[in-house]
Amino acid sequence: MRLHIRTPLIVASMVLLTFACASAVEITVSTDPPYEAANLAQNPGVEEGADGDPAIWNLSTAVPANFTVGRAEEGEGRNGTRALHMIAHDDVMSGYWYQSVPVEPGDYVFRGWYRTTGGRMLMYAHGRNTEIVPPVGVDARAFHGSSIASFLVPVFIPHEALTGPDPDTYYPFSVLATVPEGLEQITLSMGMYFTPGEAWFDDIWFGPAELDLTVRVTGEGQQIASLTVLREGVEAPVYRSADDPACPAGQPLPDPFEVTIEGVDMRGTYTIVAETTAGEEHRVLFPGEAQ
Ligand SMILES: [Ca+2]
Repeated sequence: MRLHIRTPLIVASMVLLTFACASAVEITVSTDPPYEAANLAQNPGVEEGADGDPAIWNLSTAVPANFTVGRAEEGEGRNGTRALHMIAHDDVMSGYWYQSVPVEPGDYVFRGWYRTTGGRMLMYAHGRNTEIVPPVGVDARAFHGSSIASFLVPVFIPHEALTGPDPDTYYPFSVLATVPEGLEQITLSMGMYFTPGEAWFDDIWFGPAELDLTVRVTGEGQQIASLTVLREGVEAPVYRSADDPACPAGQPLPDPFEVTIEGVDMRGTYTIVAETTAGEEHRVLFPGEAQ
């Protein structure tokens, strides 16, 4: 009986899918190595662990009584997932969620997302080796306290000068960390300092500062006129097919069309725009919504 009911539904949905594919421009974005595989942070989306005890992540503070911490309930993280959660009850001390990762000399990017009801937040990648002469270390910091547009710039912004962030919105942070010779481990910390408040952290990424980005676009029945890669907050495009000698002027792009952009700055958020010859725009984000 059930089969009889379900069969027509399955056929109907397959037909719909076929129609959708017939006119869908498809843009795929990949990096080498793949973005997720390049992430040295463990349990980056905080989906592993128990409610009061997220796997891998630990709390660092001199006054534990000032903080209520745990793994946020499903739905409180980005895209309805879980996240690191922290309540600072008073302004007496700082507290940070942290984990340590192995590193080699070179440039890394520490990035992720947070939301907050208010308060001063610091996200930093830090490490020190005092067993060698001279001692070496890194301390790369991103201070945040509000919802202004320049979050991708790792500079100090006086909290008092800003309006409060939207407590329901996740905001990105990112910071460049240059690891010197002699430093084999770095600690990723995210927390609140000397202000009461509540904060959530999610989708943490720590990996190479630059990756090669490959964009592939297919028209699936439509012709692609142009492909553009834009970095949020930066006016000049990272890539434009119109400037690419490999793309014949005044003609649609080959289908499929694929381009690799070398050394893309992983501090950035990118929008890939494919425009069809009919003037339709198709966009995807990198990193993607769930990254
Ligand atoms: Ca999550």
